[in-house]
Amino acid sequence: SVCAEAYNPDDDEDDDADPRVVHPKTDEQRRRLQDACKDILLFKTLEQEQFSEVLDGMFEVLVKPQEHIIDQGDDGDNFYIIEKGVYDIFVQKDGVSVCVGKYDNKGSFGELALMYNTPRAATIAATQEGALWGLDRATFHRLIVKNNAKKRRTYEAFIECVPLLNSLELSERMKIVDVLGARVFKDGECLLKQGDEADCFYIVESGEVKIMIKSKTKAGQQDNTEVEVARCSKGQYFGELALVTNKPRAASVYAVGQTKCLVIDIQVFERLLGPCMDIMKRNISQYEEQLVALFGSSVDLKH
Ligand code: 1OR
Ligand code: 1OR
Repeated sequence: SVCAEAYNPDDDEDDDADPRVVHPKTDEQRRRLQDACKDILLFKTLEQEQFSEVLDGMFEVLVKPQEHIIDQGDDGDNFYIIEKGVYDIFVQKDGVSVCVGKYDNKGSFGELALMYNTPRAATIAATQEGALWGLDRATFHRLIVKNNAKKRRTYEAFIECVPLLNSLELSERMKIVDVLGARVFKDGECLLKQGDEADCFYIVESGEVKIMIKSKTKAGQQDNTEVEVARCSKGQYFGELALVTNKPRAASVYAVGQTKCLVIDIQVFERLLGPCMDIMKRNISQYEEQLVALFGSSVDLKH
C-alpha cells in the first residue's frame, strides 16, 4: 500500500538548497489567487511566511473543455488549486474508468502523488473551460510536505482519541492528518447553515458547538425559530449527514465559546473514512429516535 511514513525533513537537506521559486503576478492575478486559496485546507496550517511563499510559487493554468489535467498512473508534477471550472474525477475499476466525484469551482487536487511519491491515483478532467493555479513538486515538497511532519506531531495525540477513527490503522489516521485543515471559530459564529450545500466534515478539537434545527412550533411561536437539538465537544464529529445522504445540511451549527475544528473535505472523507461509515450510519439512524425523544414526534420540523 501507499507509503505513509512521517516525512522526515532531516532526510533531505537538499530541499533547503532549492532556490525559492517566484512566478511574478499582477495585482489582479494575486487577488484572484488569494481568493481561490482562502478555503484550501492544506494551506490552513501554514505559517504566514510559508503561505506567502506558496502564493509566490503558484502559476496560472488555463484549461480547455475535456482536457486531462492529471492522468491516473502518471508521475506527479504539480499540485493544483481550482479558481474556476468543473472537473470530473475518474478512477480505474477493473479496467473501466469510473467517475467517482467532481470538483465544482472550488477545491484542490494532485497532492497525493507529491506527498507520498506514488503514481497519480485518479484522472482529473475539465468538463468546461477553467482556470487553475499550479504549484511545482519541489516547492510543494519544501513548503507543504515539510509542514506535514509538524502537523503529524501536533495532531497525532488528539487524533488517537477520536472514537470514530478507532477502527482505522495508524497509517490511515496519519494520512487524514496530512490533508486536514484546522479552523478557529468565534463564540456564536455559524459553521454550517441548514439547507446549504455540503462539502466538508468536522471534528471538534477544542470548545463546543451546538446543533440547531428550524422548528415550526417549539421555542416560541415564531416561524423558523431554531431550537437546539444537540451539542458536540472535543473528539466528536458533525457534518457527516449531508455527505452520506447527498442532501443539504440538515441543521445549522454554531460555536459555543471559541472553538477549534479539524476540517476534512468530501473527497478525503470518501477516500479515507469508508471504514468508519458503519459507525456513522448507525449514529445517523439514531437521530430520528433522539428527535422523537426531544419533541415527542419527528414531524415538528421544517424541511
Ligand atoms: P494525485 O496526486 O494522486 C490525482 O492525483 C488526484 O485526484 C489525487 O492526487 C487527489 O488529489 C484527487 N482517490 C484518489 N485521489 C483522489 C480521489 C480519490 N478523489 C480525488 N482525488 N477517490 C475519490 C473520492 C471522491 C477515491 C476513489 C476510490
Ligand atoms: P449535516 O451534514 O446535515 C448538520 O450538517 C449536522 O448536524 C449533521 O450533518 C449532523 O452531523 C449534526 N439531525 C440532523 N443532524 C444532526 C442531528 C439531528 N444531530 C446532530 N446533527 N438530530 C435529529 C433532529 C432532526 C439529532 C437530535 C438529537
